[in-house]
Amino acid sequence: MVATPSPQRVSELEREARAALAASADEAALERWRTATLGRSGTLTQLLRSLGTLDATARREVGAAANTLKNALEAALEARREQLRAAALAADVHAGTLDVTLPGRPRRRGALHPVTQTLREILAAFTRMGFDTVEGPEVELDEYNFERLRIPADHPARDMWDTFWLDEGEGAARLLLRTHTSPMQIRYMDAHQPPIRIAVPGRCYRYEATDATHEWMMQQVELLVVDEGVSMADLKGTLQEFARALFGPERRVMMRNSYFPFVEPGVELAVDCFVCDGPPRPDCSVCRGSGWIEIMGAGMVHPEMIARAGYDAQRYTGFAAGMGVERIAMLKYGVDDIRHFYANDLRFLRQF
Ligand code: 2U9
Repeated sequence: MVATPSPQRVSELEREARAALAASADEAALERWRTATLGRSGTLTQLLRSLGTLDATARREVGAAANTLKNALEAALEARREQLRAAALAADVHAGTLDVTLPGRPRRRGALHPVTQTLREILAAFTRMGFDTVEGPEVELDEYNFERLRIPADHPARDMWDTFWLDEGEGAARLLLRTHTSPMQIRYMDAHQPPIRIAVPGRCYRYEATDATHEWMMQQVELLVVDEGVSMADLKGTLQEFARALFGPERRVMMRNSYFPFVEPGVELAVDCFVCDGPPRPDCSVCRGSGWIEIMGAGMVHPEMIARAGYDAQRYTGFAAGMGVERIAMLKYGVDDIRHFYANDLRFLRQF
């Protein structure tokens, strides 16, 4: 039977609890004390529960005192715990089992993966030029990865992308691992009206043998700009600005013709060799004496794709570009084999 709650009973309980707490000398004793006092059937909890038997005035008075005591006892428990911890530490130091003069163990700081660092640098450069960043699915439909990019089934251009097919769907509904991020530009055009200015980063997959410059997974950043009056000059100016942001303010860029089914004309963009940084050296391992380093492909968006997105192809033109992030990272950091990036060798990764 619990005693009738009263101010005297609260004081009595406080005295008992504080004495028991002071006598608790380790963590297990503290836990026993907590259960016996503040636990579900602890003495104070029971007292609080039996307040209902009092009349309103007495209940208010005893209730306030009991709640104050509850807070005080919780604080006292924490204080006692801290006191015991400090005492244990002092005892260790005194007994010599803890050598406080030993140097601390350094914590190794992590860092972003070099490809991630490069990706962020690339996106920052385009963000400064007003591009939005958008991402899309890595598992794609044939429709978006090929058909809508003017690469129909059986077209020889399909050979340019060795594809990981997933075992579902047929024709345009067939599923695959995207071979480039371009399908996301199509999805974006379907959902938006010009003006469009986007950068699309992401992982892409190609079913090919790996060597020093090819991996079965690579990260790309592609661009898409569509607006009235967009020309090759905009393409060159934007990419020149990008090359300078990544490879230094002195850089110049050069375009050569190239082919991709989704652009016309298509170009490949090269930057002057930042290793030679002057007249090309015949023995330069980066530009191989040519003075130029290819960094990406680009071109004017084929008008057929502008029209298929539902835009007026007489009114709107656009440019697009695509680059491999690993390739840019290799050039920036002087890495000679793309496979280093994904071999998970910490001796390599810790250098960045
Ligand atoms: C739409 C319209 C046009 C994307 C483009 C390239 C040129 C290109 C490769 C370079 C090396 C990819 O990493 S890489 O293998 N890409 O050269 N990509 S134009 O053109 C598009 C995309 C989507 C709607």
